[in-house]
Amino acid sequence: MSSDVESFTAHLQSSKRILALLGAGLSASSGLPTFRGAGGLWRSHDATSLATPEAFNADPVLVWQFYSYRRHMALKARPNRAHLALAELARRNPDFMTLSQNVDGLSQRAKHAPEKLQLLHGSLFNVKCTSFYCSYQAENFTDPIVPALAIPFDASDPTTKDAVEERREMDISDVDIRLPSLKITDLPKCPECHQGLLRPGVVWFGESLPSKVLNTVDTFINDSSKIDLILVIGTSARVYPAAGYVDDARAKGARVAVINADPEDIPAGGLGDKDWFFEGDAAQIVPDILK
Ligand code: BV8
Ligand code: ZN
Repeated sequence: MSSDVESFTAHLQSSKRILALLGAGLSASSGLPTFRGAGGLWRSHDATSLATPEAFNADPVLVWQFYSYRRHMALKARPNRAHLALAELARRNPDFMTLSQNVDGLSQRAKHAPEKLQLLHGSLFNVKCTSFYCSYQAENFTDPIVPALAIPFDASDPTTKDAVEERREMDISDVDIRLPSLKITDLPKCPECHQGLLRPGVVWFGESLPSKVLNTVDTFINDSSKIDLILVIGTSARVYPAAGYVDDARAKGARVAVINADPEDIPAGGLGDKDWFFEGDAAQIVPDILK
């Protein structure tokens, strides 16, 4: 495994078919917390425990507050130089595809060609109706999506990390936070059937990825020609089937280049002599190695 930029750029220049698998670390420098890092907490909830249909069914108010907070943070954030560099690579390279696990919309705002950007886990800015008989879904960038979800994003905001830490020091539980007590009737309602509660258009744990996305990715990977390179950027590569694409690409001849702040976070299956590991901030490294 090497961290030699020269050999990487030489291989990049000669690569025809390239994949990029993106994770939360790509957006860390844009100020968005990752799932597993210290920022992976929201109030005192582990983000992954809220990203499930069960959590939404049990407490749609809490889950909508979580998503309203992330929508607000993502809208306040700006794409960083790595998002822009990947969009440029997509422009330059006809046979390139980005597989993004991120739902923050930053690759789209970096003008990444949409036909080369597969959103494996959906988007914070899609909503869909939960009513069985209704197929309503739409893009929605309204922030807050309904007035009741305007979480106080100022110093009094009980969701900030400092507020969480302060409460922890003072041993105050989340239950004691005096947030406006919302009712389900305050949550976003479907404008089509006027019945169903809207939900965030993301893929929750235990839900299948959109079949259109799965088919597009499978077609790219199972094409007859080999894959020359897969970039694995800012992801702990633990969530499947997304993480499985690294091995799929390897099986088609791809060399692997990991960009990660944590030298321990290497995809299952490890890295071989012909692969690269670049340690550090994706927002710094990616523009440098892709230029
Ligand atoms: C499914 C949207 C099946 C919501 C997310 C095998 C096959 C299939 C499924 C499974 C399987 N094994 C287990 C499963 C179940 C599950 C799963 O994978 N569980 C894990 C925990 C083991 N998978 C599923 O449930 C998937 N569904 O396959 O369904 C099925 C089939 C038929 C019928 C029904 C069901 C669906 C998974 C999608 C879940 N949704 N997101 C939301 O965002 O709220 S996942 C979410 O977590 C993200 O999208 C992302 O994928 C994941 C977080 O991972 P990362 O992005 O990597 O973030 P993380 O914090 O972990 O890591 C950040 C990394 O960045 C770190 O390495 C860090 O070091 C690095 N970093 C930090 N800062 C920087 C940096 N690097 C560079 N620069 C920096 N500055
Ligand atoms: Zn509806």
